[in-house]
Amino acid sequence: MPRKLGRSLVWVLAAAAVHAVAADQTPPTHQVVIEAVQYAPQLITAKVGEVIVWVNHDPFPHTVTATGKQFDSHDIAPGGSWKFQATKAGLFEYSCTYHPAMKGMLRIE
Ligand SMILES: [Cu+2]
Repeated sequence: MPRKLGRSLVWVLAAAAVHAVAADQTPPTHQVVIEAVQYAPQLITAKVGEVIVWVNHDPFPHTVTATGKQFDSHDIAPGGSWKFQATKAGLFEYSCTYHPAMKGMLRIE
């Protein structure tokens, strides 16, 4: 193979490798459905860097508010959702400010 062509081929392969890594960088996402004034599932386990999405299927707003105030979605409108990217390991209890009986747990490993 002529030397110049060989070098171009290396560049093409390198570019493809960079692209593959970039595509893999979307963090895994976990979903919690809010329905009938409940979080389902109630306990979710994720790793630091992963994303958790709460989707509100009720016809009224809810919140996802950590008991220790580490995170707070504020109002999640009916049909709306809220995303949270975990940055710290720990066990986080949360509830809804409108419905204190709604309880959920987020375990970040
Ligand atoms: Cu609520």
